[in-house]
Amino acid sequence: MNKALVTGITGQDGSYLAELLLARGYEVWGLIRRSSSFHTGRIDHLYKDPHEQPRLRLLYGDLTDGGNLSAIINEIQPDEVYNLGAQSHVRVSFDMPVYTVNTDALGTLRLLEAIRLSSRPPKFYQASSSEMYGKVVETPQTEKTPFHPRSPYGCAKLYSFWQTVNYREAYGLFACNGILFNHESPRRGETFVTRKITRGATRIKLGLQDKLYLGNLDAKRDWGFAGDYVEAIWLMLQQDKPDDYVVATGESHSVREFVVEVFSCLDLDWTKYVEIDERYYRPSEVDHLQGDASKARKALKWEPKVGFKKLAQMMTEADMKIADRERIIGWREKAGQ
Ligand code: NAP
Ligand code: F7E
Repeated sequence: MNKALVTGITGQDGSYLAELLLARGYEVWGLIRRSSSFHTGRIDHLYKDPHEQPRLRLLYGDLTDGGNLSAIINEIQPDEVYNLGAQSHVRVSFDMPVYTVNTDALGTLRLLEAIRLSSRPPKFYQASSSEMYGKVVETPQTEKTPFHPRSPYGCAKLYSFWQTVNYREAYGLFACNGILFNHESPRRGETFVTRKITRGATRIKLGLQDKLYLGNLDAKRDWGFAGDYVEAIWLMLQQDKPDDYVVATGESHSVREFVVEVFSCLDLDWTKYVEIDERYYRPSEVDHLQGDASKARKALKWEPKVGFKKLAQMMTEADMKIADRERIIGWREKAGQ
């Protein structure tokens, strides 16, 4: 049975990847951080009872602790390591640049060293990002487009990208970078713009919230569905040779277009509810991302199944159910039940 170690298993992508690996018969080991509150909500459905699902195991660890990563690699001896763990919020990386670099850049290096020094080095996947293109020099962006990161997050991811390439070239590791463009889902963190919009709009629809405050509506992103993108991630490690791949839909839409799409799904006039709050602006913005995934389409035989409208609709429907539960809880509280 193949064994995989996933960092960031409690995150959006970690949860979809864990589902995919379990469905393909893997034994999955997930690295989780110690927290004072529960944070395994996205994988609880896979981990209800260890007797029911013994192929998923969780271990405490942190990308800032190299000794712990080495011990885990040596103990588990995985066949594949997926490094999805990161401080992944671009705006937050301006507030916490040193922490972001420690986790997103040095964390990758710690993991690569643990792998290099292990007796049986596993294949390695690095969660690289379209944020590395930043101030883009060409559109669409491919594997050959030069990088120009615009945030501490983008810089940290660029460091990890090159270390992954370097460990492949210097030590012959089977190490791949997936350069993933924005991908979303009903499991997306609520402070990323798509989910913030679907949560806000559905709560407005049910009278739980009056306004939705956003930053730059003109930014354009190539948004895909996380469930599609983890398939590309897995396929990269199943190839004969390690390589780097762009994963994207090839379509780009503005934040404003996403707002319009979601509010129109709910029959609401967005201009009555959305207000601009400059606190959500970034010191330096990434204006326009649009990926060209031709290489992944050809070599991995991968293609995205969910487009922009379907994604907005899927997220809106899922958040409508959450808002409805919140409304019922609100009634019960008012009624003193
Ligand atoms: P996410 O939902 O924010 O999940 C991040 C995961 O990393 C969480 O499990 C988090 O654990 C964990 N983590 C944070 N700091 C850590 C540390 N110091 N040590 C160990 N684990 C740590 O992110 P995502 O959207 O699933 O993205 C997955 C990866 O792909 C990230 O590396 C992200 O930067 C990258 N990426 C994402 C996108 C995208 O559009 N989603 C695009 C390109 C690249 P807690 O649950 O404890 O916080
Ligand atoms: O912002 C604008 C904001 O935070 C998208 C991460 O997964 O994808 C993600 O990074 C755009 C930006 O994602 C708000 O200024 C407007 O232009 O959803 P986001 P991101 O920064 O693109 C990349 C590929 C990753 O690798 C990252 O890990 O939306 N925007 N108003 C806003 N953004 C937020 N968060 N909140 C607002 O109110």
